[in-house]
Parts: sequence; C-alpha cells; structure tokens
Amino acid sequence: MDSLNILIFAAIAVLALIVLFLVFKKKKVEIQKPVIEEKKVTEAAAPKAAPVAPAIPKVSWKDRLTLGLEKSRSEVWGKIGNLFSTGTASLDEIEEILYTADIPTGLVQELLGKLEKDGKGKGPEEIQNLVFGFMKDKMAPIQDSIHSHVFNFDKNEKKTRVFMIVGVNGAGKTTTIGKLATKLNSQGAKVIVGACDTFRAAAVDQLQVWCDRAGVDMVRAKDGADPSGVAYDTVAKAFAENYDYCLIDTAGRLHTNQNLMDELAKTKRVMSKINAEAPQEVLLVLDAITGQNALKQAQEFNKALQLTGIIFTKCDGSAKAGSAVGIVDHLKVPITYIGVGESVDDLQLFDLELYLKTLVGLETT
Ligand SMILES: Nc1nc2c(ncn2[C@@H]2O[C@H](COP(=O)(O)OP(=O)(O)OP(=O)(O)O)[C@@H](O)[C@H]2O)c(=O)[nH]1
Ligand SMILES: [Mg+2]
Repeated sequence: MDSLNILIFAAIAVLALIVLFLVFKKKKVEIQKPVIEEKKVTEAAAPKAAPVAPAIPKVSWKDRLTLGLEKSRSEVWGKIGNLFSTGTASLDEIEEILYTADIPTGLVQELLGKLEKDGKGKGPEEIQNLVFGFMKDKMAPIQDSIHSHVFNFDKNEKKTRVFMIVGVNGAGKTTTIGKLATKLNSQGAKVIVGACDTFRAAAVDQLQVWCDRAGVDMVRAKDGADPSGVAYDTVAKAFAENYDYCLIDTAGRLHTNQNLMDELAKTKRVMSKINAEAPQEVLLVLDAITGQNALKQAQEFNKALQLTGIIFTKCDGSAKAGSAVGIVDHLKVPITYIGVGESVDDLQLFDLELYLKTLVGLETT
C-alpha cells in the first residue's frame, strides 16, 4: 500500500508540475503579446517625413506676358529688325508677314513707308525701336483716354461701378468675369456678378463655379428668363447694397445678328434706369485669334453699345496679338485688359509700353 501511495503522490506531483509549466508558459505568451502589438503600433504611428511639396515658383506678370506673346514675337514682330537691317527679306516679304498677322492694309503700308524712310542703314535693335515707336504713336492717344480710376480699386471711393461684358460666342467673357471677380475681391472690393446668359443653364453654372471660388455674390434667374431682367435685378442690388463692382455677363452672339444685338442694347438701357451712369464700362471681349474679323466684330458691337473698352484675350493662342494695334487705331477704343491664358493671373490691366516692348522683343524695365 505504501508503495502505491508513493506512486500516486509522484503522479500527482508530476501532473501539478505539468499544469504549473503550462500555466506559466501561457502567462508568458500573454505578457509578450501586448509588447509585440505595442511595437507594431509604435511603428505604424511613427511620424513619417512630411511630403515635400514641389515649390511652384510664382510666375511674374512680365514672364506670363513674354510667354503669352511668344508666337507673335517670334513669328512676326520680333524679327522685322533683323530681316530689314540685314536685307534677309525684301519689303514685299515683310509686308506679307504683317498681313498674315492680320494688320490692316493702311497700317502695313504706313509702317513699310516708315521703315524705308527712317530705317535704312540701321541695326536690328534700332529697327525694333522704330517699330515700337510707330505702334506706340498709333495707340497711345487712344490708350490715354482709359478711365483708369474705374479699374483700379480704391476702397475710399464709395461708388458702385457696373461693367457690362459683351462679345461673340466663346471669346472668353465668362472666364474674364471670373478672373476679374477673383482679382477685385482679393483687393478688398465687394463684388456682385449678374448671370445674364440665361440661354444656357451650363453658362450660369460655369459662372457660379467661378463666383463660388472667388467668394463673390451672384444673381441668377431661372433658365430662359429675360436677360435684361436679370441685369436690372443685379444692378439694383449692387446699388442698394453698396457693392463696389457689379459685373454683368451676357450671352455670346454674332455681331451680324441684329435681333440679338438689339437685345443687348436693351439690357444696357435697362441698367441705366437704376443709375444714369450705369453701366460705366461696356467692355468687348475679343479673342486675339480672330485677327481681322475682330475689327468687324468690334465695329458692330461699338455701333450698338458705344463701347468704352476692349478686353483682348487669348493672346497666347496665335501670332496675331499685334492685331490690337489695328483695332485700337480704327475703332478709337482703348484696350483695358489683356489675357494670355486661362488662369486668374493670366489677366491684367493693359500696359501699352510693356505690351509693345514685349511684342517686338525689346528690353523691359
Ligand atoms: N488660352 C486662353 N484661353 C482662354 C483665355 N480666356 C478664356 N479662355 C478659354 O476660352 C474658352 C471660352 O471661354 P468662355 O469664358 O466660356 O467664353 P464666353 O465668351 O463666355 O463663351 P460664351 O458664353 O459661350 O459666349 C474657355 O475654355 C476658356 O478657358 C485666354 O486668355 N487664353
Ligand atoms: Mg459665357
């Protein structure tokens, strides 16, 4: 019996040892587990190096203009000096280049006459200066008539200025209004926009996107509403609530469509019922690519609306940016803004000296 007891005791002891071993082992595992997880968490939460955003250098207006006028400079205006002074091209060939850039006949003949009279024996740069002087003489008297105080926002001048923006389809009216609204708002002006292109719902939505982005107010009506009514409501609100700028977008139309041109004249008249001065500016948006046809458009819009200024857009799209000279000279209406691309910074007040020097490739200060 004694030996049996010893055997049972020994078996119980072995079993106890096994249980103890197993319990201890489990505990060890349990203790280790969180340590492992903690490590994992620590790794996951470890701060990563902040992504380095590529530094996008702010492109100056001068550089944007230089780039925008590149085609017009390299294909037309920038090479006249070299062609003429070295005799690489005859006057006939220079004449042809100017015509392809949509410069009206009268101006081309006048410029060629000047080259012949004053350019003989001169170097390329002197010729470029001569071309610059010629164009400046043509444009400066008209550019001087610009109402610069209207375009440069002055917060001390409590006045509502209404700009009516017109032009043929796709010239860049809505985009220009979006750019202008953004600029004026960032200068501290209180801006309201009237969505008077009620023919297309998409046109109003396009403008809404710009206005939301710019953080400016917009008056919109139901699709198909009378555009003059929308203009009236917008201008009324602008004066009643002391907005600094009221920008009126209009539907694009062909200058040859008399009904649509009459409708535009009516929209203009309606605005003046609220304030005799409104709209202070009637601005025609001209697409530089249009070239010679731009002059015809401008003449018709001027006849119907007595334009106060031109916004010359898409100068980056062709070699015809120099056609501004012919338009200003013929129409006697100044260019107020110039556009050389689709972003907000690609629109600026027109600076004659800078524009002409950049166009002919002369050093600008
Ligand atoms: N490259 C370039 N594109 C421009 C410029 N200005 C406007 N655009 C583009 O031209 C196109 C037409 O512009 P919109 O502003 O819709 O023209 P719109 O005159 O309002 O057109 P409608 O309302 O249809 O008559 C858009 O794709 C614009 O991004 C510019 O200066 N340069
Ligand atoms: Mg539009």
